[in-house]
Amino acid sequence: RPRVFSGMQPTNASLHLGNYLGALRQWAAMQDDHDAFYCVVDLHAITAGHDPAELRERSRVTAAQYIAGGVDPERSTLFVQSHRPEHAQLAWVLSCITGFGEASRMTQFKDKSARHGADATTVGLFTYPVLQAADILLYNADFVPVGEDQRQHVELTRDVGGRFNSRFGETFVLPKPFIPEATAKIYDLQDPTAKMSKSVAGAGLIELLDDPKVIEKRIKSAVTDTGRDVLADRENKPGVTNLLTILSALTGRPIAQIEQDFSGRGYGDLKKEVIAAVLDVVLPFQQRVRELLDDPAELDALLARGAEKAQATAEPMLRRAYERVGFLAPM
Ligand code: AQP
Repeated sequence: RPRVFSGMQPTNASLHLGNYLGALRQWAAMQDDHDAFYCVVDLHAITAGHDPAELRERSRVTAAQYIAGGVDPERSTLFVQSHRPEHAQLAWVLSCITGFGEASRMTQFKDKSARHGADATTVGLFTYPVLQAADILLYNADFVPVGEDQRQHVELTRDVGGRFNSRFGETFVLPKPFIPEATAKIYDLQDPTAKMSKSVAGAGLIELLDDPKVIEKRIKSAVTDTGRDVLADRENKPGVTNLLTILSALTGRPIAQIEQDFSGRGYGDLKKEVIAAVLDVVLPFQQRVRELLDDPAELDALLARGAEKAQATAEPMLRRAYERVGFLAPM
Protein backbone atom coordinates (compact mmCIF):
# COMPACT_ATOMS: atom_id res chain seq x y z
CA ARG A 1 0.00 0.00 0.00
CA PRO A 2 1.26 3.50 -0.75
CA ARG A 3 2.36 5.41 2.29
CA VAL A 4 1.29 8.89 3.45
CA PHE A 5 2.78 11.19 6.04
CA SER A 6 1.43 14.53 7.23
CA GLY A 7 1.41 16.71 10.32
CA MET A 8 0.14 19.94 11.81
CA GLN A 9 1.64 22.22 14.39
CA PRO A 10 0.04 22.51 17.83
CA THR A 11 0.56 26.28 17.73
CA ASN A 12 -3.06 27.09 18.55
CA ALA A 13 -5.50 25.19 20.71
CA SER A 14 -7.88 24.88 17.80
CA LEU A 15 -7.43 23.87 14.20
CA HIS A 16 -9.24 26.06 11.70
CA LEU A 17 -11.53 25.36 8.79
CA GLY A 18 -8.61 25.62 6.33
CA ASN A 19 -6.68 22.96 8.26
CA TYR A 20 -9.75 20.75 8.25
CA LEU A 21 -10.72 21.07 4.59
CA GLY A 22 -7.19 21.39 3.23
CA ALA A 23 -5.62 18.60 5.28
CA LEU A 24 -7.37 16.73 8.09
CA ARG A 25 -10.41 15.58 6.13
CA GLN A 26 -8.11 14.27 3.44
CA TRP A 27 -6.05 12.40 6.00
CA ALA A 28 -9.09 10.56 7.24
CA ALA A 29 -10.15 9.68 3.69
CA MET A 30 -6.71 8.34 2.78
CA GLN A 31 -6.20 5.99 5.70
CA ASP A 32 -8.35 3.24 4.15
CA ASP A 33 -6.09 2.55 1.21
CA HIS A 34 -2.80 3.96 2.48
CA ASP A 35 -0.34 3.14 5.18
CA ALA A 36 -0.79 6.43 7.05
CA PHE A 37 1.42 8.32 9.51
CA TYR A 38 -0.10 11.42 11.09
CA CYS A 39 1.99 13.45 13.45
CA VAL A 40 1.48 16.33 15.90
CA VAL A 41 4.58 18.30 14.93
CA ASP A 42 5.46 19.92 18.22
CA LEU A 43 9.14 20.43 17.34
CA HIS A 44 7.90 22.76 14.62
CA ALA A 45 5.74 24.63 17.10
CA ILE A 46 8.61 26.15 19.08
CA THR A 47 10.15 28.09 16.20
CA ALA A 48 8.39 31.35 16.96
CA GLY A 49 8.08 31.59 20.73
CA HIS A 50 5.69 29.57 22.89
CA ASP A 51 4.54 28.82 26.42
CA PRO A 52 5.61 25.34 27.69
CA ALA A 53 2.41 24.48 29.59
CA GLU A 54 0.30 25.71 26.71
CA LEU A 55 2.31 23.69 24.20
CA ARG A 56 1.81 20.48 26.18
CA GLU A 57 -1.92 21.07 26.35
CA ARG A 58 -2.17 22.06 22.71
CA SER A 59 -0.36 18.91 21.61
CA ARG A 60 -3.04 16.84 23.34
CA VAL A 61 -5.85 18.95 21.96
CA THR A 62 -4.38 18.70 18.46
CA ALA A 63 -4.15 14.91 18.71
CA ALA A 64 -7.76 14.83 19.93
CA GLN A 65 -8.79 16.90 16.92
CA TYR A 66 -7.07 14.48 14.54
CA ILE A 67 -9.20 11.70 16.00
CA ALA A 68 -12.37 13.80 16.05
CA GLY A 69 -11.68 14.64 12.39
CA GLY A 70 -11.68 10.96 11.50
CA VAL A 71 -8.12 9.71 12.00
CA ASP A 72 -8.37 6.24 13.47
CA PRO A 73 -5.38 5.50 15.73
CA GLU A 74 -5.87 1.78 15.12
CA ARG A 75 -5.62 2.01 11.35
CA SER A 76 -3.15 4.90 11.18
CA THR A 77 0.01 5.66 13.10
CA LEU A 78 -0.85 8.73 15.17
CA PHE A 79 1.99 10.16 17.23
CA VAL A 80 3.77 13.21 18.58
CA GLN A 81 6.94 14.28 16.77
CA SER A 82 9.07 14.89 19.88
CA HIS A 83 8.40 11.30 21.01
CA ARG A 84 10.64 10.13 18.18
CA PRO A 85 14.19 11.50 18.36
CA GLU A 86 14.95 10.40 14.77
CA HIS A 87 13.20 13.46 13.32
CA ALA A 88 15.69 15.92 14.82
CA GLN A 89 18.59 13.53 14.19
CA LEU A 90 17.88 13.19 10.48
CA ALA A 91 17.15 16.92 10.19
CA TRP A 92 20.75 17.72 11.13
CA VAL A 93 22.10 15.51 8.35
CA LEU A 94 19.70 17.00 5.81
CA SER A 95 20.56 20.54 6.87
CA CYS A 96 24.15 19.76 5.86
CA ILE A 97 23.10 19.03 2.28
CA THR A 98 20.59 21.89 1.97
CA GLY A 99 21.83 25.10 0.41
CA PHE A 100 21.51 28.33 2.36
CA GLY A 101 20.16 30.00 -0.77
CA GLU A 102 17.76 27.12 -1.35
CA ALA A 103 16.31 27.45 2.15
CA SER A 104 16.21 31.26 1.81
CA ARG A 105 13.82 30.91 -1.13
CA MET A 106 11.05 29.36 0.97
CA THR A 107 8.14 31.80 0.78
CA GLN A 108 6.71 30.75 4.16
CA PHE A 109 10.00 31.73 5.81
CA LYS A 110 10.09 35.00 3.90
CA ASP A 111 6.50 35.84 4.93
CA LYS A 112 6.82 34.80 8.55
CA SER A 113 10.23 36.39 9.12
CA ALA A 114 8.94 39.62 7.59
CA ARG A 115 6.07 39.48 10.07
CA HIS A 116 8.32 38.76 13.09
CA GLY A 117 11.20 41.09 12.22
CA ALA A 118 14.84 40.00 12.06
CA ASP A 119 15.52 39.89 15.80
CA ALA A 120 12.49 37.74 16.57
CA THR A 121 13.18 35.39 13.64
CA THR A 122 14.86 32.23 14.90
CA VAL A 123 17.30 29.93 13.14
CA GLY A 124 14.67 27.23 13.84
CA LEU A 125 12.13 29.07 11.70
CA PHE A 126 14.71 29.15 8.92
CA THR A 127 15.52 25.43 9.11
CA TYR A 128 11.87 24.45 9.65
CA PRO A 129 11.47 23.05 6.10
CA VAL A 130 14.53 20.84 6.61
CA LEU A 131 12.96 19.33 9.73
CA GLN A 132 9.80 18.86 7.71
CA ALA A 133 11.82 17.06 5.02
CA ALA A 134 13.19 14.76 7.72
CA ASP A 135 9.65 14.06 9.01
CA ILE A 136 8.54 12.94 5.57
CA LEU A 137 11.67 11.09 4.36
CA LEU A 138 12.00 9.15 7.59
CA TYR A 139 8.79 7.28 6.79
CA ASN A 140 9.43 6.80 3.06
CA ALA A 141 6.13 8.53 2.32
CA ASP A 142 4.82 8.36 -1.23
CA PHE A 143 2.31 11.16 -0.70
CA VAL A 144 1.98 14.16 1.60
CA PRO A 145 -1.62 15.42 1.86
CA VAL A 146 -1.36 19.18 2.54
CA GLY A 147 -2.78 22.54 1.47
CA GLU A 148 -1.33 24.57 -1.37
CA ASP A 149 0.84 26.64 1.01
CA GLN A 150 2.95 23.55 1.71
CA ARG A 151 3.70 22.62 -1.91
CA GLN A 152 7.07 24.36 -1.89
CA HIS A 153 8.18 22.54 1.26
CA VAL A 154 7.32 19.16 -0.25
CA GLU A 155 9.26 20.12 -3.40
CA LEU A 156 12.24 20.96 -1.19
CA THR A 157 11.85 17.57 0.49
CA ARG A 158 12.09 15.89 -2.93
CA ASP A 159 15.16 17.93 -3.87
CA VAL A 160 16.99 17.23 -0.63
CA GLY A 161 16.00 13.54 -0.57
CA GLY A 162 17.09 13.16 -4.19
CA ARG A 163 20.42 14.81 -3.40
CA PHE A 164 20.97 12.45 -0.48
CA ASN A 165 20.18 9.47 -2.71
CA SER A 166 22.56 10.53 -5.47
CA ARG A 167 25.36 11.38 -3.07
CA PHE A 168 25.11 8.48 -0.65
CA GLY A 169 23.09 5.80 -2.47
CA GLU A 170 19.36 5.08 -2.85
CA THR A 171 17.86 5.57 0.62
CA PHE A 172 14.70 7.64 0.55
CA VAL A 173 11.46 7.49 -1.40
CA LEU A 174 10.79 10.90 -2.97
CA PRO A 175 7.31 12.03 -1.92
CA LYS A 176 4.69 13.84 -3.97
CA PRO A 177 2.42 16.53 -2.55
CA PHE A 178 -1.24 15.47 -2.59
CA ILE A 179 -3.30 18.65 -2.92
CA PRO A 180 -6.94 18.30 -3.99
CA GLU A 181 -7.61 21.43 -6.03
CA ALA A 182 -11.04 22.28 -4.64
CA THR A 183 -9.88 22.77 -1.06
CA ALA A 184 -6.21 23.60 -1.64
CA LYS A 185 -6.65 27.05 -0.16
CA ILE A 186 -9.44 28.28 2.09
CA TYR A 187 -9.37 32.05 2.50
CA ASP A 188 -9.82 34.38 5.44
CA LEU A 189 -13.46 35.45 5.74
CA GLN A 190 -12.51 39.10 6.30
CA ASP A 191 -9.76 39.21 3.71
CA PRO A 192 -10.71 36.64 1.07
CA THR A 193 -7.51 37.22 -0.86
CA ALA A 194 -5.38 35.92 2.06
CA LYS A 195 -5.19 32.32 3.27
CA MET A 196 -7.06 31.48 6.44
CA SER A 197 -4.22 31.12 8.90
CA LYS A 198 -3.67 30.21 12.56
CA SER A 199 -1.22 33.01 13.04
CA VAL A 200 -3.57 35.72 11.79
CA ALA A 201 -6.17 35.89 14.53
CA GLY A 202 -9.34 37.82 13.88
CA ALA A 203 -12.90 37.68 12.71
CA GLY A 204 -11.90 36.02 9.43
CA LEU A 205 -10.77 32.82 11.13
CA ILE A 206 -13.13 29.88 11.76
CA GLU A 207 -11.70 27.84 14.62
CA LEU A 208 -13.23 24.39 14.94
CA LEU A 209 -13.29 24.54 18.74
CA ASP A 210 -14.73 28.02 18.98
CA ASP A 211 -18.13 28.75 20.51
CA PRO A 212 -20.69 27.86 17.79
CA LYS A 213 -22.28 31.30 18.30
CA VAL A 214 -18.97 32.96 17.45
CA ILE A 215 -18.61 30.75 14.39
CA GLU A 216 -22.10 31.73 13.28
CA LYS A 217 -21.37 35.40 13.79
CA ARG A 218 -18.11 35.23 11.85
CA ILE A 219 -19.75 33.60 8.87
CA LYS A 220 -22.62 36.11 9.00
CA SER A 221 -20.18 38.99 8.88
CA ALA A 222 -17.93 37.46 6.21
CA VAL A 223 -16.91 40.00 3.61
CA THR A 224 -18.90 39.49 0.42
CA ASP A 225 -18.66 41.50 -2.73
CA THR A 226 -20.51 44.15 -4.63
CA GLY A 227 -23.27 42.76 -6.80
CA ARG A 228 -25.94 40.34 -5.67
CA ASP A 229 -25.49 37.16 -7.63
CA VAL A 230 -24.21 34.04 -5.96
CA LEU A 231 -21.57 33.14 -8.53
CA ALA A 232 -18.03 31.85 -8.24
CA ASP A 233 -15.48 34.29 -9.65
CA ARG A 234 -12.14 34.19 -7.84
CA GLU A 235 -10.94 37.43 -9.42
CA ASN A 236 -13.95 39.68 -8.95
CA LYS A 237 -15.91 37.94 -6.18
CA PRO A 238 -13.33 36.37 -3.84
CA GLY A 239 -15.56 36.50 -0.75
CA VAL A 240 -18.55 34.77 -2.33
CA THR A 241 -16.24 32.31 -4.08
CA ASN A 242 -14.66 31.35 -0.77
CA LEU A 243 -18.09 30.73 0.79
CA LEU A 244 -19.11 28.66 -2.21
CA THR A 245 -15.91 26.63 -1.94
CA ILE A 246 -16.56 25.93 1.73
CA LEU A 247 -20.20 25.00 1.17
CA SER A 248 -19.36 22.76 -1.76
CA ALA A 249 -16.57 21.00 0.13
CA LEU A 250 -18.73 20.38 3.18
CA THR A 251 -21.85 19.22 1.36
CA GLY A 252 -20.33 17.50 -1.68
CA ARG A 253 -22.56 19.62 -3.96
CA PRO A 254 -20.66 20.90 -7.00
CA ILE A 255 -20.29 24.69 -7.11
CA ALA A 256 -22.23 24.92 -10.38
CA GLN A 257 -25.17 23.20 -8.73
CA ILE A 258 -25.08 25.55 -5.74
CA GLU A 259 -24.98 28.54 -8.08
CA GLN A 260 -28.10 27.20 -9.78
CA ASP A 261 -29.88 26.61 -6.47
CA PHE A 262 -29.14 30.19 -5.44
CA SER A 263 -30.23 31.88 -8.63
CA GLY A 264 -32.44 34.79 -7.61
CA ARG A 265 -31.39 34.49 -3.96
CA GLY A 266 -28.89 36.66 -2.13
CA TYR A 267 -25.74 36.47 -0.05
CA GLY A 268 -27.70 36.27 3.22
CA ASP A 269 -29.24 32.96 2.19
CA LEU A 270 -25.87 31.64 1.12
CA LYS A 271 -24.38 32.49 4.51
CA LYS A 272 -27.23 30.70 6.28
CA GLU A 273 -26.44 27.50 4.40
CA VAL A 274 -22.75 27.86 5.06
CA ILE A 275 -23.45 28.26 8.78
CA ALA A 276 -25.61 25.12 8.80
CA ALA A 277 -23.00 23.10 6.92
CA VAL A 278 -20.14 24.24 9.15
CA LEU A 279 -22.08 23.57 12.36
CA ASP A 280 -23.05 20.13 11.07
CA VAL A 281 -19.38 19.26 11.17
CA VAL A 282 -18.32 21.36 14.14
CA LEU A 283 -20.87 20.27 16.75
CA PRO A 284 -20.12 16.52 16.71
CA PHE A 285 -16.43 17.36 16.29
CA GLN A 286 -16.43 19.43 19.48
CA GLN A 287 -18.35 16.75 21.34
CA ARG A 288 -15.78 14.10 20.36
CA VAL A 289 -12.86 16.34 21.35
CA ARG A 290 -14.46 16.93 24.77
CA GLU A 291 -14.86 13.18 25.31
CA LEU A 292 -11.24 12.51 24.39
CA LEU A 293 -9.93 15.26 26.62
CA ASP A 294 -11.98 13.93 29.52
CA ASP A 295 -9.48 11.10 29.76
CA PRO A 296 -6.02 12.58 29.13
CA ALA A 297 -4.27 9.46 30.46
CA GLU A 298 -5.98 7.32 27.82
CA LEU A 299 -5.08 9.85 25.13
CA ASP A 300 -1.45 9.89 26.27
CA ALA A 301 -1.36 6.07 26.26
CA LEU A 302 -2.72 6.05 22.74
CA LEU A 303 -0.01 8.50 21.64
CA ALA A 304 2.65 6.36 23.31
CA ARG A 305 1.44 3.35 21.30
CA GLY A 306 1.59 5.50 18.16
CA ALA A 307 5.19 6.52 18.90
CA GLU A 308 6.10 2.87 19.35
CA LYS A 309 4.56 2.02 15.97
CA ALA A 310 6.42 4.94 14.38
CA GLN A 311 9.68 3.73 15.89
CA ALA A 312 9.50 0.50 13.89
CA THR A 313 9.93 2.55 10.69
CA ALA A 314 11.88 5.59 11.88
CA GLU A 315 14.67 3.84 13.77
CA PRO A 316 15.91 1.54 10.99
CA MET A 317 15.56 4.36 8.44
CA LEU A 318 17.75 6.66 10.52
CA ARG A 319 20.29 3.90 11.07
CA ARG A 320 20.49 3.30 7.33
CA ALA A 321 20.89 7.03 6.62
CA TYR A 322 23.65 7.34 9.25
CA GLU A 323 25.51 4.38 7.76
CA ARG A 324 25.26 5.82 4.25
CA VAL A 325 26.58 9.18 5.42
CA GLY A 326 29.60 7.45 6.91
CA PHE A 327 29.03 7.69 10.65
CA LEU A 328 30.87 4.97 12.54
CA ALA A 329 28.28 2.50 13.81
CA PRO A 330 28.18 2.36 17.63
CA MET A 331 29.27 -0.97 19.19
N1 AQP B 1 -6.22 28.21 4.52
C1 AQP B 1 -5.90 26.95 4.27
N2 AQP B 1 -6.50 26.27 3.28
C2 AQP B 1 -6.16 24.97 3.02
N3 AQP B 1 -5.25 24.28 3.73
C3 AQP B 1 -4.61 24.94 4.72
N4 AQP B 1 -3.67 24.57 5.61
C4 AQP B 1 -3.38 25.61 6.42
N5 AQP B 1 -4.12 26.67 6.09
C5 AQP B 1 -4.91 26.28 5.05
C6 AQP B 1 -3.08 23.25 5.67
O1 AQP B 1 -3.25 22.77 6.99
C7 AQP B 1 -2.07 22.14 7.43
C8 AQP B 1 -1.56 22.92 8.63
O2 AQP B 1 -0.23 22.76 8.83
P1 AQP B 1 0.57 23.59 9.91
O3 AQP B 1 0.03 23.36 11.25
O4 AQP B 1 2.01 23.28 9.67
O5 AQP B 1 0.25 25.10 9.66
P2 AQP B 1 0.58 26.10 8.52
O6 AQP B 1 0.83 25.51 7.22
O7 AQP B 1 1.64 26.98 9.02
O8 AQP B 1 -0.83 26.86 8.33
P3 AQP B 1 -1.74 27.43 9.42
O9 AQP B 1 -2.40 26.29 10.09
O10 AQP B 1 -2.74 28.40 8.95
O11 AQP B 1 -0.75 28.21 10.32
P4 AQP B 1 0.10 29.52 9.95
O12 AQP B 1 -0.64 30.65 10.50
O13 AQP B 1 1.35 29.25 10.71
O14 AQP B 1 0.29 29.62 8.48
C9 AQP B 1 -1.12 22.12 6.25
O15 AQP B 1 -1.29 20.95 5.51
C10 AQP B 1 -1.58 23.31 5.45
O16 AQP B 1 -1.26 23.23 4.08
